[in-house]
Amino acid sequence: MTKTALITGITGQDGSYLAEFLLAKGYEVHGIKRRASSFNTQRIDHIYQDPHEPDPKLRLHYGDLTDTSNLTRIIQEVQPDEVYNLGAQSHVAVSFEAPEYTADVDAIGTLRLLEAIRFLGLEKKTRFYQASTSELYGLVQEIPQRETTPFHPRSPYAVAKLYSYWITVNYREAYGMYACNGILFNHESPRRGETFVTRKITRGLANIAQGLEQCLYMGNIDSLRDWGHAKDYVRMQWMMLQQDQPEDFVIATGKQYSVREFIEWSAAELGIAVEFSGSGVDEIATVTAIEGEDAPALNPGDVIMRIDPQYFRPAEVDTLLGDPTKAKEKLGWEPELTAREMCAEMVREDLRTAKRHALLKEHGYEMPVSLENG
Ligand code: NDP
Ligand code: GDR
Repeated sequence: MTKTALITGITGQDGSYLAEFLLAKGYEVHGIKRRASSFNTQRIDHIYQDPHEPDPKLRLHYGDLTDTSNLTRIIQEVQPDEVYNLGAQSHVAVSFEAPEYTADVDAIGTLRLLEAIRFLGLEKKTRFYQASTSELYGLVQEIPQRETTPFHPRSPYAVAKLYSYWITVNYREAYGMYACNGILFNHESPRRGETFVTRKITRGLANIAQGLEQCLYMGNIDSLRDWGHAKDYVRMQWMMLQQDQPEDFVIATGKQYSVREFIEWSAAELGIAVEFSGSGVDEIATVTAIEGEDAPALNPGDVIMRIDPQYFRPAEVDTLLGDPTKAKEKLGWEPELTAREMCAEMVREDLRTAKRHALLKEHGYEMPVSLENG
């Protein structure tokens, strides 16, 4: 029998990979997209199915995690076997600027979905996945972090996600719902939002190499993260809902690198060797050598990275390192891609775009490079 899944956040990085994954498994996939004044479905346009065709396997519904009646109606219509709650205001730095909205979407949004499932009498039919996060560990109490490590959230985003973590556990315990948390460490891809650190670096350096931007302005580059590939992580989201019993799992690679290392890797993929000098807000990265033809706009001695304190956070999560032993032992999950391979893929994709823009510029058709940062 065809299974039906509902994905909140289908237009985001994970939502797009998960939708592809579930369609390939034969699911009927429903997604909630937000009304926006410009197109926001770029990540899923390649799997879009014309609703005028008979029996489309992907259907989109307008909605918002702040809108209870809308969510309830969609769940009633779709009668999903599985709900993946991936929708969120997912940027940690932005959550300090918009804490109340972040709480409404990232905390109460989860409650709205769980209540809708219960209210509609679907608590024995519908399985629920909550996109929990390594940000819950915040000020880390144990290295590496596992399912039993105590939480200490450090941002309005993480505090909102803490509520969602516990309300998911609570609905499992109180109502016997199949509801579980994936505690996912950072995962990236060429579809990563442009203002998260990895994509900011790969896109920024590709643009600089092609002469479209001058310099990358960064925050805390000492920060350490356990980075995986989003494709590997959405596979685990599905696996978690296929078990006999609902449980929470940490998903991570078990390896940790600094933002500074990620800058070095990305530059190396473009044939650029860099040297870091200075310290604190005066630290810079200077080009020392260039190989190949991907960075025609650069010369040795050019400064391609500076620190801008506006990207420091009021409270930082300095270090995250996950222990995925439970996922490996119970679910047989192994990440297929390393952080370095993922970085190479991201640089390749961003370089392709930058080269297209540079070519247009050369012929007098300049495309504006978005100044949106983060
Ligand atoms: P993205 O930011 O790429 O995607 C977020 C999605 O949520 C987008 O589709 C966005 O819509 C949607 N959204 C935002 N606000 C609302 C709202 N009010 N109502 C409905 N939908 C909304 O995030 P990722 O794909 O990277 O992450 C998916 C989930 O996993 C998020 O919940 C995130 O917090 C969590 N997570 C992510 C990790 C990571 O490293 N990527 C790690 C751990 C957890 P639109 O496209 O219109 O903006
Ligand atoms: P994070 O991801 O906060 O871990 O949350 P992000 O990529 O934004 O930051 C990672 C680390 O890099 C440091 N950093 C910068 N970050 C950004 N965005 N821009 C900069 O210029 C910059 N310079 C240094 C940050 O301070 C931080 O330490 C992501 C999101 O996907 C969350 O939704 C998810 O829950 C967690 O990962 C796990």
